[in-house]
Amino acid sequence: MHNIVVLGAGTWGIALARLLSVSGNKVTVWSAIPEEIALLDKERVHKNLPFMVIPDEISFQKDLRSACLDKDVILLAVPSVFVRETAKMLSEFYQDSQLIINVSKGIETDSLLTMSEVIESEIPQTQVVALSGPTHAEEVARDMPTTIVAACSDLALAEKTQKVMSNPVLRVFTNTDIKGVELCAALKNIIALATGISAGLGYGDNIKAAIITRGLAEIKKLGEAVGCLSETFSGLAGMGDLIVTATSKHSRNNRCGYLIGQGYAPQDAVNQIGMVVEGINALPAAIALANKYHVELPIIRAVDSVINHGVDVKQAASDLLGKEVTIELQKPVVDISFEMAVMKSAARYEDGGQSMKRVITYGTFDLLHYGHINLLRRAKALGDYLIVVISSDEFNWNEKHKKCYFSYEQRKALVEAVRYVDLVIPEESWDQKRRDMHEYHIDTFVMGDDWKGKFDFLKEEGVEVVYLPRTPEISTSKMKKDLYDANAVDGESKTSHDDINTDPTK
Ligand code: C2G
Repeated sequence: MHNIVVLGAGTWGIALARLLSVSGNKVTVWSAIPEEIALLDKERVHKNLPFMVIPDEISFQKDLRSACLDKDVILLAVPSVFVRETAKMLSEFYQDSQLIINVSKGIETDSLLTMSEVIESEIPQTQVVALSGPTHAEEVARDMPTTIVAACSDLALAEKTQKVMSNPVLRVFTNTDIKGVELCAALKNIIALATGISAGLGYGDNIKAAIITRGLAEIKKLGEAVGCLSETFSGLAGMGDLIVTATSKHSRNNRCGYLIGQGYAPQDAVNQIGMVVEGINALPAAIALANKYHVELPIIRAVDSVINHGVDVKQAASDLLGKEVTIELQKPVVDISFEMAVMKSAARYEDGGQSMKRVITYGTFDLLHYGHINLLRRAKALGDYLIVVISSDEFNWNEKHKKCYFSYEQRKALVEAVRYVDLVIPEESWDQKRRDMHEYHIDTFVMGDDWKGKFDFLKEEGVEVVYLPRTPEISTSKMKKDLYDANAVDGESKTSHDDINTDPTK
């Protein structure tokens, strides 16, 4: 049994408060609107959930400090635009052991921070768990079976939340890709606006399915650019939540879009809905992220043009439908030898043999030397297939502030010639490692021990992390220095090709 306070008395906050209460927890509800709190306490029913009785065991509190005192779980369920101010107030008396769970869906417009990042910027000593998924409050309030994701880069906190929230009708899954979960949570509301607009314009299910499919592809493309895990987008917080939001009458984003498609001005549509439409709040940040990461988001941009730039909804729809069609899916050309090796390994596995063990390592590998070769040889010895991820020229310059002697292509050619190496791919960001572990089905991640401890987080992706002793006496920078010094010392007596004696008889 936990002592829980729910901050925010909206539809979702109240539905969760009831679920937690009937699960046997002691629940208090607070909101920033005293009249709302007084009415809920007296009436024991929420205007958006008229069929649901609020249990007498739930207490209502108008004062935030009193509401949060002695609670072990704080669940934030305030509209995204109020998350920062609520977290700021909370920071004055937050106690370190308290678990903060956030269900608000959105991205802060100016900072482009997700909701958990906003809360952590106000309460740096905490690590927030995001709770998100295909969860209509109206169905949860009726105890209809529901699934949801508890996401946190600290798996232990996600699992703790899983225990707090799980009950016979709410099945909680964990995910360590909190950024991906929160991006889905915010952006799927925009796609729901789009499916509503499409229905309001009189289009049918074919286009609805296309908007959902292409909309998810847009969110995934942006998420991958930001460094999220691809798999998150086909999970409950991604595809699951998008389906339920974009197709359900319960969805206020979908209903708001429908009114806009019918000809309502955006603000009139929002007023008609009478509740917060988070898809509209998420638009400015979505466009800013698309611009920052140079990701094309045609559907999201079309919705933005209607909502924020006065473009006629019919015009926007025909522009979108008139856009040049492109290839839908292009499997990244990994490398035929890798594909062949994976197939052979799969065949061996089916014959009861050992499956291929795949090893990966990262580096610059400039002026390739025997220290690198020692590392590659030992890395390959840990498995059957070695992938070497070589820093691109841009990554080296922008992130490592290294200027290489050889270009990426030259370094790639050199490393590919090493007999221990099976595949070379580019390293373009610090964040790509998590994704690489899944995309290349890695068993073991290897680095020299000058990186010891820096990549332990990859164990969360299910890979073994191994740090091998460096070859102490050699390094690229030492080679450059020795060559420079040697050049300086021998400057005067420097020999040129003409002076070199090539006649063995002399
Ligand atoms: N190495 C080694 N012995 C040396 C020199 C390097 O074992 N005498 C190892 C390093 O520990 C590293 C690999 O060889 O595991 C590549 O070294 P660098 O090219 O210096 O790679 P680095 O700049 O450390 O980049 O995301 C990880 C980075 O890309 C690693």
